[in-house]
Amino acid sequence: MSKFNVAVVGATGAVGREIVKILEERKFPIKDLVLLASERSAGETIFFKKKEFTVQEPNKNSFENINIALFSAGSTVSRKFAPIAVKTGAIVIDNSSAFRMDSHVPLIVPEVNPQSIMNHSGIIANPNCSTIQMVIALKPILDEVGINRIIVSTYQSVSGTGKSAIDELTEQSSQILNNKKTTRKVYPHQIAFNILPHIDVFEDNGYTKEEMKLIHETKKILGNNKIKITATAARVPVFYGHSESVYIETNNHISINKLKKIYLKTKGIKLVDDIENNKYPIAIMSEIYDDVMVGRLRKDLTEPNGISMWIVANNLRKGAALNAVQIAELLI
Ligand code: 25A
Ligand code: L14
Repeated sequence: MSKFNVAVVGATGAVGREIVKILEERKFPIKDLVLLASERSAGETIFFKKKEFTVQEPNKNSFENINIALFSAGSTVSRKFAPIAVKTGAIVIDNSSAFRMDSHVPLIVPEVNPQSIMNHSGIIANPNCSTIQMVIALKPILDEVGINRIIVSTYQSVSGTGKSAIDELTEQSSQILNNKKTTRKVYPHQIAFNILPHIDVFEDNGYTKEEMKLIHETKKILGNNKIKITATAARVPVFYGHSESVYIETNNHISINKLKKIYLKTKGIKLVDDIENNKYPIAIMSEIYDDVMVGRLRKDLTEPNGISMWIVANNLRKGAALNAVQIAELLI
């Protein structure tokens, strides 16, 4: 099998570190690995297959001889360096929100729309973490009976914001438990022992950008512009794993039993739904399982085609790093 030269941009971040781990776990065929991050981290070393790699600051020559560049350093860095990487011949898999809605950029979840990857022109986008886990859970239903409406509320962990937010939740929790005044840098309010209905910036329509990403990206990935979607995204004081309450209305009827049977044989999904034994997906399980976990499946009591469910996944892995590496696997 041929091997590839791979660059990771944002290698020292919460997502970037996970990318490096997953490339090793999944034995991605790597010839050379180049790790890039801001000047803050340049010179730091990261282990890959027991070898030390030194982190460098990216410049316009960083992508020479690179075949695949995995970006996870935020939109500004992607806008600046992704076009340079593409120009020098690399294919970019971008974790930021910079290019996701561009018409010539495929937005890929390998379990859902692998065929869309064919139409790339150098950049392939990795969707938002909350979108990825939702479309994986909804795709089998869409294929079976169609979906005309989605109402989603998210309960998102702080690791989505990066390491600084993980530190903020740790510090504030300790401050509160020690009767000290809380300090904050990352979020506009105290996050420890609190819930904030605010992720990313507010748009003119009163929704947050995170909520609008869920709406737009879901339609693009599912290739369906007619689905009615509304979203509320909230930040909860959880370190890892995003949870979602999702209510859908299907076009045709499907029983909960039939749906469970479909989920049991769907790759990438783990059905965790045994309420008699208190079994349902919970955020901390996402530190163990890579599959998207689905449970609390139940019929709506008023709408014949309404179904509610609870969906949990690891936002740093399936929601970001793992999905990106799976896109790279699909590509090669
Ligand atoms: O713009 P977006 O798309 O909305 O994305 C916003 C952020 O979301 C994360 C990612 O943060 C990004 O910055 N992210 C990206 N995709 C994601 C996804 N799918 C995602 N989150 C969830 N799901 P991150 O913390 O995970 O990673 C940031 C990485 O980018 C590197 N970086 C920053 N500027 C760069 C750059 N790399 C190259 N060139 C640049 N100009 C960044 O490196 C990190 O690897 P770093 O050296 O800046 O960070 C190393 C450590 O330092 C901490 N840190 C961050 N900010 C500061 C800081 N330390 C001191 N002062 C600071 N101001 C970080 O926590 C990191 O651990
Ligand atoms: O991928 O949780 O668009 O703060 C940007 C913000 C991911 C999560 C994205 C957060 C995100 C994120």
